[in-house]
This record gives sequence, structure tokens and C-alpha cells, in this order.
Amino acid sequence: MKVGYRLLMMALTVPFLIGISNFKAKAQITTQQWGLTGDIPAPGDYDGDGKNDFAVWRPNNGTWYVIKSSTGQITTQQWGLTGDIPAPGDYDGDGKNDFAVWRPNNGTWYVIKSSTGQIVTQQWGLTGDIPAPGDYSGDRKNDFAVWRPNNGTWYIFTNLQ
Ligand SMILES: [Ca+2]
Ligand SMILES: [Ca+2]
Ligand SMILES: [Ca+2]
Repeated sequence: MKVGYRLLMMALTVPFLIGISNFKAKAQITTQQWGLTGDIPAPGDYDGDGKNDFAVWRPNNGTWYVIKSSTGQITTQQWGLTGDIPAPGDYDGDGKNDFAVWRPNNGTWYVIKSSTGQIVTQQWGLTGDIPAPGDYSGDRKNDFAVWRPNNGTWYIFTNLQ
């Protein structure tokens, strides 16, 4: 009876303990100092290695500061003006994040395509909207999208080219 009870307890607790140790072994904590007070985080995979890069956009000089995860190298890019909202994403579908901002006062998107360096502008959205870019159509290219707080509606602009 006692042996049976012990075996039962082991059967119940051993998998539980293995589960805990597996959880500990699989978790990893990373911290990275990058950015200043007032910066806006703008994470994304800018170098296309499949890992997100630490990136911030600085409103007072419109500059992006990125640590490339592939090499640890720092990249800076001036793109955007004070008052803009960073809206990074992969708009040209080459697997690399593009520098992009949305300008609230004219509802216009300004993107530098990472594939060609070409600049794309697109009016989409109104003052008061909140940019919410992402790939809504599933073609691996980011779509221009805003969310309108006063009616709770999403407006998606998918470029079909
Ligand atoms: Ca990366
Ligand atoms: Ca891209
Ligand atoms: Ca898309």
C-alpha cells in the first residue's frame, strides 16, 4: 500500500518537476539599454536575419537608431519630422523592415523601401487617427492602416501592385 502510494506520488510529481525545469531551461531574459527618454520604440527586423532589432525613433531630430541583430552594428537614418509617428514594417516585402512614419497633420505615410531605397508616400488616414500598420492581406507586405478613435473603425489600404 505504501509503495503504491509513493509510486502514485512520483507519477504525479515527477512530470510536474520536469515541466518546471524545462520551463526554466527554455526561458531567457534579455535586457538592452538603447534609447533615451522621449524616444519611441520602433522594433522590427531591419537587417532581415529573422530577429527583431532594438530600434528607437527620436522625435526631436527625426532619427532612427537601430542595433542590427546580425552584426551588433549601429545604423542611424534620418527619416521623419517632429510630430510624426513611427510606423515601421516591411512595406515592400523583402523581409527587411522599412523606415516609415505617418504624419498626423496631413494623414500621409512616408516610407523608404529597404529593397531599393525608393521613397513611397501615400495619403491614408485623418488627423486624430492612430496608425496601425501590419499585413492585413497576407501578401507579406505591410499595408497602410489606421484606427479611428471616434468611431472605432479600422481603415486598411492594401497596395495591389
Ligand atoms: Ca534583425
Ligand atoms: Ca522592406
Ligand atoms: Ca499586405
